[in-house]
Amino acid sequence: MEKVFTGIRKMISSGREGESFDIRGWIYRTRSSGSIVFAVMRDATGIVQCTVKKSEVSSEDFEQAARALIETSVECAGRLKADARAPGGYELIVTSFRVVSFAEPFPITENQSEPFLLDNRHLWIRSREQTAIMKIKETVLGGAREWFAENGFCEVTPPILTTNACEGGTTLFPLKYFDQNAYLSQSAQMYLEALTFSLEKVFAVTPSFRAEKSRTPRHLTEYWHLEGEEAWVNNEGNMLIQEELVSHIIGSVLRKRKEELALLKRDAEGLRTVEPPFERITYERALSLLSERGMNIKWGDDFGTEEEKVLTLEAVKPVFVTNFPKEIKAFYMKEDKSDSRTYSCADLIAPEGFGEVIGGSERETDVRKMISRMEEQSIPLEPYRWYLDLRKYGSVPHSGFGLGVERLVKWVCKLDHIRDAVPFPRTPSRIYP
Ligand code: NSS
Repeated sequence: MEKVFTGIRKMISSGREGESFDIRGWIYRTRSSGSIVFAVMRDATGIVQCTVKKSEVSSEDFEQAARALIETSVECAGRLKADARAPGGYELIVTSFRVVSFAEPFPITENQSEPFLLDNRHLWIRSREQTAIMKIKETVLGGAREWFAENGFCEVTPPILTTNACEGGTTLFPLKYFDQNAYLSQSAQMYLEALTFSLEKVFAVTPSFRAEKSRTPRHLTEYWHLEGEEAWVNNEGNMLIQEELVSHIIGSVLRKRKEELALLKRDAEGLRTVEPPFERITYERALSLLSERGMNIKWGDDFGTEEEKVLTLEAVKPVFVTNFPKEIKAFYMKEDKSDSRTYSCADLIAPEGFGEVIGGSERETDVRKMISRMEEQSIPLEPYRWYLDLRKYGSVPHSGFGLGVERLVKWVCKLDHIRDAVPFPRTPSRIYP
């Protein structure tokens, strides 16, 4: 009969002392003292101490257990036994220990340099911290999909190969598309706008690419972008959607990922307060707050990490900054009705210095205004002919936003560097492994 393997977490939480279980996984830690081997095993669900006693297993099994180094893959059987000192409160008294594949000495040990760990990322991602982060990211994406589905959004699949620069020419990755010039997508926004004319409320999760040379702890050259676009919605409605979505995501993580947050030593108190409404301040108000707090920044300057940090110094929840000056935002945004120096737009700034996690806006619907703005900025019209068409056939007010998934994960997990929010980070100096 096929053996049935039980997940480690399920085995431990069953609490069925004395019962026999088959488990499989990798050796996480091991030590031996003559006639006994303590091998802590991990699988995708948890860890458990496996105690291999010479007297309880065949001599061949014992010899294998004594010889197996960390990361050796193993199938073993044993009886569950309560032990207050063991992680999770139980150990497995092993009755059979079969090595699937012996591991060579594992290159990753304590206190290794960052470049070494990044070169060995394919092995480092097995660590419990990295595993916890990836599980939290899964819950972030799952929570987002859940919220979108409950609120009538349709998930769509825009292209990644494109001829449009959505966010300006300076951060494009060009590529040869047979005999044409094309780019990797910076944002699905324009395609999502096209899809709102039939589906009304859409969202997409896609990789986005930015050829940003800046080496900062919050920039990747390839990141995951969660974007929503909504017909019949203005900038205020757009912010309502974002604050509900973000609160739902954080709520999911708090409910489903307690263990992972604890493993990362993430104090979740602040996250618990994340519920709508989020504070909204205009860019202009932000400038005066910054100057009151001793920062020298003038109209038309964009905010950097320091400014965003100072702005959210007293905040526990994220803060929307609205009405940015036109000169620092993209041409597709709608001019604000009450302040024509600015657009109807908002960036969402995470607290605790984590900075911008969302950029969003109402979109310009007047084709003439858009064209004259593009001409002013020397943006060629030809690649955007289809985008401009959208304004000619039954245009409606619409808004949308883009959330940087790794930026959000960085905040939720309180990571020092964004590269730890993605298993194989792409930065200006790294595309291996
Ligand atoms: O450039 S954005 O501010 N806005 C857009 O791309 C819009 N076209 C989105 C939309 O309205 N559909 O980028 C959006 C978010 C930004 O707030 C960050 O959270 C994230 O994308 N972002 C990044 N994350 C990681 N690394 C880099 N380089 C990066 N650039 C933006």
